[in-house]
Amino acid sequence: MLRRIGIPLPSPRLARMVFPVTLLIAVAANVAHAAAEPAPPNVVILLADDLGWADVGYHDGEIKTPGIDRLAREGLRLERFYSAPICSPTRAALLTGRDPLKLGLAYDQLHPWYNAGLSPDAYTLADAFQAAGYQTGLVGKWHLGHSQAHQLPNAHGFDHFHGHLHTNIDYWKHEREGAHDLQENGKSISLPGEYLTHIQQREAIRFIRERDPKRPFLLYVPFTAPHSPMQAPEQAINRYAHLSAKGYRRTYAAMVDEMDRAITAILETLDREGLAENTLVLFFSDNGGFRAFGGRNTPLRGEKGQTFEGGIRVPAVLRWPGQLPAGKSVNAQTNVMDVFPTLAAAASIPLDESAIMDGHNMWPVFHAGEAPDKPPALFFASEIPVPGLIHLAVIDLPWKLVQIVHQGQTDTRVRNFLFRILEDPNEEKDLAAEHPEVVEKLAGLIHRWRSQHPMAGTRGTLVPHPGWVAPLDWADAVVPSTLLQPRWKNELPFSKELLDATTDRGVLVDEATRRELEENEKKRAENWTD
Ligand SMILES: [Ca+2]
Repeated sequence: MLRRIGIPLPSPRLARMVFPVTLLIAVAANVAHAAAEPAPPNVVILLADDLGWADVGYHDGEIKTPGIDRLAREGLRLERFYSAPICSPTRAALLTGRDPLKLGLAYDQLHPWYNAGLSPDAYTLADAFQAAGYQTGLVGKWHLGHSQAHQLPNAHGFDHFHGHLHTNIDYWKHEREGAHDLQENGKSISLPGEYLTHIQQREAIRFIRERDPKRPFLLYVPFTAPHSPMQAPEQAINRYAHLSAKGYRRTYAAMVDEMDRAITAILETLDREGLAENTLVLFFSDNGGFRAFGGRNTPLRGEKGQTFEGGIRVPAVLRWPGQLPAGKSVNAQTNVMDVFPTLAAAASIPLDESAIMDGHNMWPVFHAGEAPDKPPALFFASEIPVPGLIHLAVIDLPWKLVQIVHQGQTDTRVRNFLFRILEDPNEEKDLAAEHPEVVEKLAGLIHRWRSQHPMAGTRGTLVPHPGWVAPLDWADAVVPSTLLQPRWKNELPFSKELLDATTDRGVLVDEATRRELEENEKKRAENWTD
């Protein structure tokens, strides 16, 4: 019911595919390799959590990242790659290719006291690869819904899930809000005292080694690191004794270091298994670094949660030896919504004919060096870490407008910042006062974008209601789909008109109207039980 049917590979019925460029590449590939069909590539997505722009070695950072640097040396650096400013929207966009605003997931992360999540009928990257015969695995942090089974990875195209549902997990105890949060395919597992990044390294490697060698695989590894809580092994922190002792900088560096060691180990596993040459590896960060926890985005302005570049422009690398140039950079504007259509094109994965995507296939730009089209206007929103303080932005080249909106009880205040973003990537020269007509035009674009999914009902709360309690174990607390009301139609079981006609609501109608409403309601109730 929830799964769309994909088209199996290899498929001669390519005409059904929704992306013409994919079609051309796939047809070309078929012609070129008519004699020997090339093996479909494996795909590994390595996602860092809150990694700063300046916190990778290849951006001259002071933290050692030889694993990520190896990818940068052997792959293509995507130097103008944008994520959302916060965790959940980036993950939703990555997996669906859709604008998180349209998924109801734009402004905030999914807190433990929320019931929201990825829609059950979302068509995901994992759905598409799974339907094409891939083994699909997820090791690490989900953060796209935790309360109902249809929100979880196994319901969204992943054969295998080893990880945690929430963010901000204790790295040693594997708890959120004091409740255990580590599971394998819905079943709680206990690995007390083992550092979370080490668990993720081991499980990612296990997935690769224990794969069915006859089929390709998609492995998504969303690391917990270097997101808070700020915890790292003592010896890792000691490696950064030369850094400032203030704040969390040393611990943050150690967390990045441990994640990078895991990346190195995963890349070496691909080498040892003879897979590196036919595996696409994508690395990026889900948003910018957060200064309070030790992240650095210099020279970019701003940080996680903001829509200045430091919150959204992130380190990103794509490697496929022989198919992509090694050690080069591409400055074409790319964003997380482009990942799904781009990887699908690269691997010639057919997409569901009803798939709707807001991202674009960038494979011809990356692979063949084609000149990119002018990118469509790209929007950002965030209401963290302060509810009522909303950061917004639109990039509509050559301009970028940043809006900081303070929504008070009785008034709304807006600050506008306008930049020529290609000439001024560090956002040092605010041109808002000089170009009010551009501000007005771009503010109108943001307004129209936000109007597609108004905020009412999706406001964030940083703390739970006083009556809220965490379960004993997050894995056990998931409501299975079989227990959900199958006839629920997402509307009231009576009409609004009848409700309004009751005395308590104070909307009075004459007797004839009341009788008519009651008759209508009777018919409606009969249909309801059909
Ligand atoms: Ca994040």
